[in-house]
Amino acid sequence: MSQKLNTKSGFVNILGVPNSGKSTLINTLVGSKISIVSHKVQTTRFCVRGICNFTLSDKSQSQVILIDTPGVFSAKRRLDKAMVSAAWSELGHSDKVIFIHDVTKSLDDNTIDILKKIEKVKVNIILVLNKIDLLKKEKLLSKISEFKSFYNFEKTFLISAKNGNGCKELVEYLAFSMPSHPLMYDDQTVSDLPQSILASEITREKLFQSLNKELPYNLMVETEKWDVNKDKSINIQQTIYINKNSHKPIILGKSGQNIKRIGILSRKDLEKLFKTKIHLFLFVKFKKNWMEDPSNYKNIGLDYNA
Ligand SMILES: Nc1nc2c(ncn2[C@@H]2O[C@H](COP(=O)(O)OP(=O)(O)OP(=O)(O)O)[C@@H](O)[C@H]2O)c(=O)[nH]1
Ligand SMILES: [Mg+2]
Repeated sequence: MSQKLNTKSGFVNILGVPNSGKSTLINTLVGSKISIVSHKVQTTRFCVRGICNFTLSDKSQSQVILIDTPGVFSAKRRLDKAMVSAAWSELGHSDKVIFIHDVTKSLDDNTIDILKKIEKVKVNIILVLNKIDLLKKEKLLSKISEFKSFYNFEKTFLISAKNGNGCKELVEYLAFSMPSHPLMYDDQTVSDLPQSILASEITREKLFQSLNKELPYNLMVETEKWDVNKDKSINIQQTIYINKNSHKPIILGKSGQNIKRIGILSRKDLEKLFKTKIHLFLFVKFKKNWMEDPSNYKNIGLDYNA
């Protein structure tokens, strides 16, 4: 009689300062774009779960549920406070915690504060030093010893989330470390995000990547219509909400060139993700104080009163 193999499954929380590469890492480990990435800080606004299925050496299955979080920083605005609060919210329930650090950045007070705060909840911290492709080997070695002398990490990994170096070793370790538990998601599921929110995020990513200064931090994207046509193509209508009227002409660009370019970039990504033709319709609307509207927080699981 064949014996059913035991399975493992658990949660891994990824924490770090803004721009350290958390979302890039989750996308690389999951093998699909589930969380948006940009060169700007504070790109991720809410927690995103990415599901990574792995076959262990004894042929049993392990499911690692990675939680991407907004970067941690000292927040002042309501939205920023809600984002930072969301970043900490899952720590208590997770089985493992990764602290990810951009090796080109120093071990500053903010970074030390975050590590101390994590330690209060979970003493075993996995250190992931990211962006090793940007640092010379000698500098990397001194960075490693700086971190190791500061804290006794459960394990240290050197990776480039962008090109995948070191990521296989990391995922193997995580998969092996998960507790015995039935699989929580089927093997086709890569993320917990509803498709409409993922689609809004993709357009927000293009806006983050192409707009300057404070503009991206003051906008929100909502998917308002999602109609599947007979030929399986999808009509998606989205509105970009801005809280300053003066931002409208900047987003639209001269004769609408800017919004057109953003729309094309977003559509191309959406077609790759949803594997079908997409007709994307973008609108820009002024919505006074959208950051003060509780429903905009609830939709994405943020605490308005954080
Ligand atoms: N060279 C290099 N760049 C990387 C690497 N990982 C991430 N990046 C870049 O770093 C920037 C930030 O990456 P994100 O994944 O958005 O960082 P994040 O930690 O999720 O940022 P927030 O959501 O703002 O907290 C992007 O421009 C990435 O392309 C890496 O391994 N090497
Ligand atoms: Mg992010």
